[in-house]
Parts: sequence; structure tokens; C-alpha cells
Amino acid sequence: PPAIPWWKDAVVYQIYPRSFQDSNGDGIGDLRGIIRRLDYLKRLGVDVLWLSPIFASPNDDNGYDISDYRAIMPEFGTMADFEELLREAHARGLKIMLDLVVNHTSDEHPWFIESRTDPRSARRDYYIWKKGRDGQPPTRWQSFFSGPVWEKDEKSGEFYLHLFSRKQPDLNWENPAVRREVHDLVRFWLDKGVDGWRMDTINMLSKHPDYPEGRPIPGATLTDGGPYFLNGPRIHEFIQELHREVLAHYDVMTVGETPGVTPAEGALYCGAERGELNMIFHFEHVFLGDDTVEHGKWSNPPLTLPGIKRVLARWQTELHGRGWNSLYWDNHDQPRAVSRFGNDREYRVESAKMLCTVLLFMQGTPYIYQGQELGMTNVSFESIEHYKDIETLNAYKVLRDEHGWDTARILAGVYARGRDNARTPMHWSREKNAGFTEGTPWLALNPNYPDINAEAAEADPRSVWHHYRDVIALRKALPVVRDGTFTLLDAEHPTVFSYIRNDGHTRLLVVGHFSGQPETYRLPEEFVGGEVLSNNYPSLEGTRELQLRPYQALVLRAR
Ligand code: ISL
Ligand code: CA
Repeated sequence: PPAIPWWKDAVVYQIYPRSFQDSNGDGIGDLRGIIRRLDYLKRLGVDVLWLSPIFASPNDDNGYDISDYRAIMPEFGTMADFEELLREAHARGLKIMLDLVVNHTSDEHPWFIESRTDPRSARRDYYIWKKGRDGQPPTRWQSFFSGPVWEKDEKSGEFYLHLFSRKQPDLNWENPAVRREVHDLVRFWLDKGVDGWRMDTINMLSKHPDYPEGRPIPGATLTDGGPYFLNGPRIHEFIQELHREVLAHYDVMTVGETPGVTPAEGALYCGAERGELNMIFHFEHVFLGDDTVEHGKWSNPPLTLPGIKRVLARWQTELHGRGWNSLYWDNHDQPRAVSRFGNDREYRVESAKMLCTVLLFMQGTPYIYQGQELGMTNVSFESIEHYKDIETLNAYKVLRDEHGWDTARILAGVYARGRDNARTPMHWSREKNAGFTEGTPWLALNPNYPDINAEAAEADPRSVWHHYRDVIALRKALPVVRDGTFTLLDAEHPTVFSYIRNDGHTRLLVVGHFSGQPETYRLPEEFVGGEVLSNNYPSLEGTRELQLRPYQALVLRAR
């Protein structure tokens, strides 16, 4: 039989370096801080560490705006620190994956400085410059971070494209010189021994050459250019070229961040025979309903469990045998899953464990975001002054000044969906600043750290942390989790998420209860009397008719 690629058995842990561990008291997490915590990660049982960007950056978007792809951000340390981190990780059998941000650079990258200051330079065409129409921008597309995607440069009178902030100009992938630059920098890090890449907004590289006007957005004067920059005409050519020229020559893991893909499109990026990526992140479960309301996520439309199940089940079945799934609830752009999909008050521990079980028994490579293994929760800072995220701060101004939202209404959206929920510093202990820093943290901590922290969690066998560790170990011991088919049960049940995994030898039933009320659940016949492999409560009530407790989660093996 063909060898199974290592990344199909891996569990990935995402580190947001700025918020993970500070080692020198400047209030900012750094590479030496990560080195200090490698043993903790090893104990948890993860295999791969994905580091959000660690490269030189003016930090308009916390490192997602890169000014030098070959230099370490000085706040995070030096190249020697990085090499030591790589060595120390490898010595423990941990792999390191970096974040490739090449849809755009920083406006302080030397390429852009040259492109902007000298319209006749060879670098002009590294970016996307357009003349506009009668002094107006070429389109009314809206940026991800509010406002237009076009910025006028007074010197030449032309506009440059930035899908994100104006300090993140988009690279022109039509230019073969740009693609060669990217190939070279990817090779540079792979030659150092890096084990893989997470590729930021990788499905946005190819723009429609005509730049047509976008779709109207309800309640807005700007338009949605998504149809003309998501999954554009040359996207697969560009990714296949990157694979052929560089990736294919290394034993590495790749995951593309691809907002706005369906499973059918997803299979084109990660299909086993496509020569592109190993897997992708889709966003269908975390953006569910956002396009049905004005101002999208800030209005935080209600979620239903059948909606979430439908999306996840579709990805499970459509990629089975064709591509490979990435499994996640949390990342640095999302609110904390226990707050959004669980209950972060009286059932915080139970629901965080339940979300772990339901996610980690699906087919695919799981991604755990720092603090998720502790059941860290969203934060509600009392005023906007405490927030640092550019997306949040820009949206705040627009909602207030252009749409007349009052502060309370905006803050409600930020509390529910703002990205800083995930970015508050990691909780290591009950000491000052949770052991994150001896200085002043760059972003305030969540005040609940005396109760929720790694030290307490490791010491308590009933903690969320121990559940993650047990479930990680269990999934590795059961090939059916990697290989089996996925069948959703009771698609319309409003509070129970249950599914069967089957590889022809072993059948597993996974049950997650998304509610604080008790619930009767009828076991499928073949699981009556089956072995209980995982349970987030000390016992199970009932044999045929189970009495599920609030947020109970179970894994049973068929007789
Ligand atoms: O976070 C989002 C909405 O809240 C997404 O729209 C997000 O902007 C999109 O998924 C792209 O994210 C990635 O690229 C951005 C960066 O700000 C994000 O942190 C990164 O994950 C620009 O590089
Ligand atoms: Ca530091």
C-alpha cells in the first residue's frame, strides 16, 4: 500500500508569537519564549507548530504586513534564535510550519517603496497600479478592513490595490518576476529546515484582469469584489507552479487559507493528484450567515447547530478519498470557540471538551489554537481604547461615523466576533500577567486567568487540557479516525451532533451535545453495549436511551 504522508497523522498547534510567551519583559511574546514552552507542547502531544508570521514588519496587521521576508522581526528575536527554536523543536520531534503572506507585502517593503517612488522602475509592476476613471478609483470594491481597496498615490496620480489595509499593497502575481521572488523566499526557509507552510489568503492571488465592478453589498456604497479576486482565472496555475518549482522538492506540509471556497473548489486546491496543496482552511462554519445580514460579522447573526453540521458534513464527505480536510474551530482571526459554540460560563469545561471531541474525531488534520486546550474564553474590554486589532478599530469608526451605531451596539459585535478575543496573551499561571510577561503586556489579559491557566490545568486531571491530551492520543491509536468514512446522523437534531466513522474494521460513534439542558438520545443499535472510548463526564446514564448531560461528549466503539 502507498505510504501514508506524515501530515495525515499530525496534530498542529498554532502559535500567535506576539501573545504566547515573552522572555525579556518588553510585553511582547518572542521566539525565546516559544523555546521555553516546547516541553509543554510536547506533553500535550501535538506534532507540528504553526507560527503566525515572524518576519520583519511594521505591524500594521501584527506581522501579516511583511517588510523583509528573510529577516526575523526584531521584537521576536534574531535569526540565531529562530535556528535554535528549529533545533530545539526538532530535537523533541516537533515540526515547525511558517506563515507565507504573499498576496501582499507591507508598504514599507523595499519593493513597494521603489514601486511607488519611481513609476518607471522595474519594481513598478510588482504591484497593481491602475489609472482610475476621471480621478475616481477603478472600482468601488470594499477592503476586508473597511473602506475602499484602492489608494491614490499623489505622485503618479495612480491607484494601487490593497485588499486589506492601505499598508498591505497587493503583489502583482501576473508578473513572473514576482512569482520568482516568492519561489526564492520559500526555498530560503525550506533550506533552513522548516517543515511546512500555512499560506495566507492564498486563493486571492489571481485577480480578474478587467477589474469589473463588484456585487452590491446591502446597506453599503462600496461593493464586494470577491467574485473577481477569489479563486481567480490563474490561481491554480500559480499554485501548481509554486509546487512544481519548489514544494515538490521537499518533504513538507502545506495548508492554504482560502476564504470563500466550496468543497468542489476546495478539492481543486488540495486534490491528491493536483500538485497544489495538502489541505486548505475553509470558512463556511465560522462565517455562517454573515452574508445574510448588514455589516456581516459585526451583526453576529445567530447560529444553528443543523447549519454547522450541514457544512462540516459536506466537507467531510466531499473531500473523502479526494483531498484532505483541515479541522479547526479557533484561530487568531476568530472569537474563542468555547464562547461562540459552547458555553463559557457554567459549562465552560464541559463544552470546551465537547468541542474538542466533536472536532478531533473527524477526518483531517486538526489545528489547535493556543489557549484552546485550556478552554480560554472571549474577553469584553470596557472600551474600544483597549483594542489593538486593525480590523476591529477600522470597523468601529465606520459603524459609528457612517452608520450611526452607538458604542454599546458596536462593542457587542466586537465582544462576539472581534479578533482580539483570540489574541489576548496566553495564560500560563496565576502569577502576575498569567506568567506571560514581567512587563506591560502589548494587549491586556483576559481577567479570568487566575482560574484558567496552563499550570492549574496540567495539575487537574479533569481539566480541558487533559481531555485534549487524551483525545489526541486516542485518535492516534485509532486508524479509523484517519481513514474511515464519515456519516452524519440526525442532521436536523437541534442540539445533538452525532456521526459515525467506519473503515471497514472499526466503527465509532461520536456524540456531542450542544446544550445546557439534559437530552434523551437513542443509540443506534450496533452501539448499544459498545465500549466507551471517551466521555467528558465520569459516567454514562442509560443503555439504549442515553440521558445526555449538558454538553456531554462521547465516543463509542461498535460491538
Ligand atoms: O478575519 C477575517 C474576518 O474576521 C477574515 O476575513 C480574514 O481577514 C481573512 O480570512 C484573511 O486572513 C488572513 O489574512 C489577513 C490577516 O489579517 C489575517 O490575520 C490572516 O489570517 C491579511 O494578511
Ligand atoms: Ca519579548
